[in-house]
Amino acid sequence: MSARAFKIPPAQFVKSCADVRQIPKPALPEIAFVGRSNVGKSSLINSLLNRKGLAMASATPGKTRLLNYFRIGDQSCYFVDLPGYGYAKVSRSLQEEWAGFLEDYLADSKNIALVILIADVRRGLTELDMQMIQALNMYRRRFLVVATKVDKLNRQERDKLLASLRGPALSLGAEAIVPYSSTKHEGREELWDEILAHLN
Ligand SMILES: Nc1nc2c(ncn2[C@@H]2O[C@H](COP(=O)(O)OP(=O)(O)O)[C@@H](O)[C@H]2O)c(=O)[nH]1
Ligand SMILES: [Mg+2]
Repeated sequence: MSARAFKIPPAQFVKSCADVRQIPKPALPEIAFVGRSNVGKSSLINSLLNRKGLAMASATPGKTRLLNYFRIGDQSCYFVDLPGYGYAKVSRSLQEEWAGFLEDYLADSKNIALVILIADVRRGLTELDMQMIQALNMYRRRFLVVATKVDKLNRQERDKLLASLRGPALSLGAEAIVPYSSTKHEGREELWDEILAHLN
């Protein structure tokens, strides 16, 4: 599909689930969004859907452990907003419990078409991102990395950081690295192309 012909589909929040047994019906392919807490996950989902307040920034970061399902278009797929990991102010044991929760979803969901791992371009892949990538590989999930907040860098810094992210991410199994800015919607068409390619 050419980017010019593409129209951003309508989307609606469906439900929050405490585990995969509660996922909405009908079962549809799922595009799952993961990343460190505060990395820009909600902003990315809002930008992709051109909707300002659809995926809410949580009022109590690090405290909600839910799978948030959004239905995209005319029954074509769900976007699943997963809890952000690595929130500094929760205990180590709670952080581990979360990692377990995320891993259960990655292990058990029958419908994941693609996982989108969001990283801050300025920070690259963190230790926790690497653990996530290990889990993605273990459960044979197809994933790509979105390097977000590129608007915060000048062209030179941005090219340099993207180049240093690209090698490791591809060698760890990422199918693509997509530079993104949720404030400027930069990268939106490219990311939609990737999403649509994985739904077909
Ligand atoms: N400049 C800029 N700021 C961003 C971008 N994406 C997110 N932010 C900001 O980063 C903060 C965290 O974003 P949020 O989407 O709530 O992160 P989440 O916790 O991962 O869902 C907010 O202050 C956003 O406005 C981006 O692409 N560019
Ligand atoms: Mg959020």
